[in-house]
Amino acid sequence: MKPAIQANSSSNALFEPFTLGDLVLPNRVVMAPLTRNRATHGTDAPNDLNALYYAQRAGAGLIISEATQISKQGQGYIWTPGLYTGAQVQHWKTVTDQVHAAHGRIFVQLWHVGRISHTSLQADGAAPVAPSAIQAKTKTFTESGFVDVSMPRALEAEQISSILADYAQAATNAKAAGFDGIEIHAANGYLIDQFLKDGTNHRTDRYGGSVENRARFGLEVADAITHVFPKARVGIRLSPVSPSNDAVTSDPDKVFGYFVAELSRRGLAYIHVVEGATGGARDIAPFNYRALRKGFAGAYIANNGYTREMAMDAIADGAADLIAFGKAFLSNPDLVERLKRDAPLNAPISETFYGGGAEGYTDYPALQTSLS
Ligand code: 8OZ
Repeated sequence: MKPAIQANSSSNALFEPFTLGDLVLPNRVVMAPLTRNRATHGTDAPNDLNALYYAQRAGAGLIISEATQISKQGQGYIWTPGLYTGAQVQHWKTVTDQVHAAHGRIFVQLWHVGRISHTSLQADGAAPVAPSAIQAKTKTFTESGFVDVSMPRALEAEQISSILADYAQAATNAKAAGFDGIEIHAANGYLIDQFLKDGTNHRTDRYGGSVENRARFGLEVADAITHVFPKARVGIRLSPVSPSNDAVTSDPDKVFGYFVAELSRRGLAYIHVVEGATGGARDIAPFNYRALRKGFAGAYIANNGYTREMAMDAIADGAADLIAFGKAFLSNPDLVERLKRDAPLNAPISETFYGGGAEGYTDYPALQTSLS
């Protein structure tokens, strides 16, 4: 029997510890991955300001880093951080050290954008890569501002192997950089999602067509990573019905049901599910999230537009193990404390989400200590 939980009580299970794999989290509030485009220009390595931003948010049960490209080819926007050069690894180590010094835990979200990129961001001005040569109807941010993403080229089988090797190297680098774990970014219309969804994957080889074939690349990524990083410290983010970045599928329950069952068999720590349209409507399309959760042996992190009350209810009734907050964490460094006390939240300022410096990044105030 579950204990009775009072609404509006600070003793709600949202604020109680949760064991994720072999890691004890002090609460069930997760900081969602948030792209902020504030890496050092030229090196795409994190810097001291990034370290301060994450350390300020160490009260999270778990921090998931902003999406971090595994290679130059995996980059789709300017000033997002990478984890493939020595300087990037070294500077991420400063970030993880500062989060740990503040008693936090941080996973890195490993990212390959696939077709959501522009030739100006690619080595030698090459075309971005994708399962199929289909241009996305979306824009990206480059040195020259917002531009249409480029026409991609379809990956050949041996090029897929080299991307898997890049994931494995990035996982090895994650260890060297002191991350507590890895989240595989398989959401929001980036490379893994492009393989999973039949709107973006028109391949006729073993990576396209059937549900099993479309899931193959993502499962190979999970295998490549768990070969070098403990599987109890590896999770994955999914957005089954989100139309983000022009990626849609005719069979979300089927393809994600199969994918998650296979990830479960592999012993991954969690699935992190964007319910509905990323950053938008939760009810955009029918999808059975309960069935997805039931089909996975590890933890379920729910995300997308959760309020304090929704989060407490979802934890209390067992719909989720952990709740990830994006915008609320961006604008409230001490979000867990505020949720606990039911204190007012700072509103996020969208003008300073992407790029820039400390303004709208590290200057959101915490509750005054005199209130404690
Ligand atoms: C906002 C801007 C650029 C990238 C995602 C990594 O949607 C992103 C992203 C979000 O997952």
